[in-house]
Amino acid sequence: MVTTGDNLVTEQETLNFDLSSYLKDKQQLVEAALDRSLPITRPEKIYQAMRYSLLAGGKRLRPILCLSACELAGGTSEMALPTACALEMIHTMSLIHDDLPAMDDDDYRRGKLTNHKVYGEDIAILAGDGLLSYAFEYAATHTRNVAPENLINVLARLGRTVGAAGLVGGQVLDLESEGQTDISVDTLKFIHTHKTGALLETSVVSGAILAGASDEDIQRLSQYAQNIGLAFQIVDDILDITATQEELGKTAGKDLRDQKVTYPRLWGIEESKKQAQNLVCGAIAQLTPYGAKADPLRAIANFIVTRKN
Ligand code: GRG
Repeated sequence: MVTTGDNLVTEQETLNFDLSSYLKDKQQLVEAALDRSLPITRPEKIYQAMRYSLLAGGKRLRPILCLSACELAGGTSEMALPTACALEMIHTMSLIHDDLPAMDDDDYRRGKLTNHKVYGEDIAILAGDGLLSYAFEYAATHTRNVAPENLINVLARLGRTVGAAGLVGGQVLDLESEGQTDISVDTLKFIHTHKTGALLETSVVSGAILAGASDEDIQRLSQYAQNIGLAFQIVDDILDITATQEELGKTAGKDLRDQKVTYPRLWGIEESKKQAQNLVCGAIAQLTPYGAKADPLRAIANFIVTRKN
């Protein structure tokens, strides 16, 4: 996988880094914060539905990227934790809506029945809406020790990321493309940089902004995140073919069944793996100036291509 001198050095540094302990610690921090963030109150049903999906597990990749980028840029976990929770609330709401019959129509997510299967479509739509608006309220009211202009910048980026310029736009083009056989690599890239990549990029960049990072650092981290975002989606497409429902926690083989154009369909599995690995090498190259401080982000980039779910 490692092709350049630069990347060889970073790969060796990463070997000494214990990613699984790092992820476990950060996941615990995020799980506890998410649990505290959303107490059940009246009307109980909607809070239960929101908590059902928010606390259903998942890798917590977006909040961890936000915490890691904030620490890399000289900030603390505490500064980024409310935004990290907001990112997971937004991600979770996008999964709830994506699983609805009107969208991707799936019965399982994160190894459990999907939100609408448990609470009904009406409540699932509202649970998504509730999580989306609460994400902004929560980040705005719980963030401490961050310059107000940096917090406003992060909230504005979050808004752009979920809207038509981000997740919503990507999802619309994805729905329009279903069943079409002549989708170009360019269109596929547009879908995934918006539907999947935008939130991953905002996760990394938000952490850096909260810490007061320079424009140059934000630029580098943004490029790192764009690369891992696309690699993440390519791997997602591969796993849809190669992994089982138990491994994925959701229905496997769905892209083929829904006649979706995917990277493996355009390039084949081997070439898709190669492209994902090249993107990860490019991401890691952006981290060279930061030395060992960037080990978590380096290791996470490698994890993107080796993950099993
Ligand atoms: C955001 C207003 C608004 C509406 C949502 C439905 C929709 C519009 C967009 C779809 C976004 C979507 C579901 C993209 C797929 C992203 C993806 C690859 C999810 C899987 O992420 P993982 O593997 O999941 O990180 P876990 O469960 O580990 O968190």
